[in-house]
Amino acid sequence: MIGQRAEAIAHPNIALAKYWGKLDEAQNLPAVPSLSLTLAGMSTRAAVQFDPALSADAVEIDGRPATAPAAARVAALLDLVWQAPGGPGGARPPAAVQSANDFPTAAGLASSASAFAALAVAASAAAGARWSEAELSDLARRISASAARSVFGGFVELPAATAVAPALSARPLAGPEHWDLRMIVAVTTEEAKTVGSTQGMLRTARTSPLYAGWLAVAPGIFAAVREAVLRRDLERLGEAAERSALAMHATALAAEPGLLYWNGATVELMAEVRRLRAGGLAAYFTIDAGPHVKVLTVPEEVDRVRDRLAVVPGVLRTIVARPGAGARLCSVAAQPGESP
Ligand code: 2P0
Repeated sequence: MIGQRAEAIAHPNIALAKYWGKLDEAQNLPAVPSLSLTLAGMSTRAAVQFDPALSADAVEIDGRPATAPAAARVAALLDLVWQAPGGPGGARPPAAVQSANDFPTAAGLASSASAFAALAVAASAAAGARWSEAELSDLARRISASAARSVFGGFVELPAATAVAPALSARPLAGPEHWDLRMIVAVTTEEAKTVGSTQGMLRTARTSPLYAGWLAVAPGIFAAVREAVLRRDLERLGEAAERSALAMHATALAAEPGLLYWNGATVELMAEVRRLRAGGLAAYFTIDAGPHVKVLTVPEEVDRVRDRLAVVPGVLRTIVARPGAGARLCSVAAQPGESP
């Protein structure tokens, strides 16, 4: 079976209740529960083939050789897949890996979430392992916690770790058909962020005097987001999602040195979203570890909200996304000459 090339697809997700902070760094266990919406329309495709004839891993991202840190993260996932119970075990052969996004990585959408979800599915199929979605989510979580959520479609929750446990998976709360919302991404820069999420949350935990407060409020905000999703109550969902994003950023801003992920357009967009609401439109913002603003709205109001966001000074473009499906295998092809 080893030697087959497996290809998988996955979509980015945006957290409505944010993950920020780790209970355990080595195990990559989140300290707070999070809840996200997986988005359709944008995808990562990942292909993996284990090949003993290679002298080393050959990792390509968007058609170019991966940087050393990116290749190391991919290798860490391949090692996990190989060594996990139900995997082949023993020494892992080198692998050829190709990963490509059909959306710009600087679009402010968590490309590591879709990439590692797609890679977990592709690598496990290439290794001949048969794991449940929960097991695949747990594997992806060990490399990038938000990737655990992209294994599933629609509204997805990732619980907080309560102890340094051997496994922690995301789980689907409601499928993409549960609620036909729209997420508008207002892109405010083409530049990559200066401090990545992992470094940012570690710095926050080590130095922010507000981190204890974040840990105290995050579970309640998560519960409010969860309840509002189940009831399809957009006002309660939106207000809780804004609270989550603002509390996360307040905590990060108070780190030393302070983590300022926003630019001027970010602030203008938040103010514009509040004005749109005051004017009777359904619009609620969330912001990740970058300056882009994501706005939750309903299909009937998406054009009006988008038109207003698009003219905010500093907005480069907008992308509209709807709820999407989870990660899935596209193809598994045996090597020529190999018995199926
Ligand atoms: C989230 N973020 O819930 C939060 C909100 C960014 C802001 O999860 O360290 O790549 O690899 O587990 O999942 C982005 O960080 O971090 C993230 P690691 P990850 O979507």
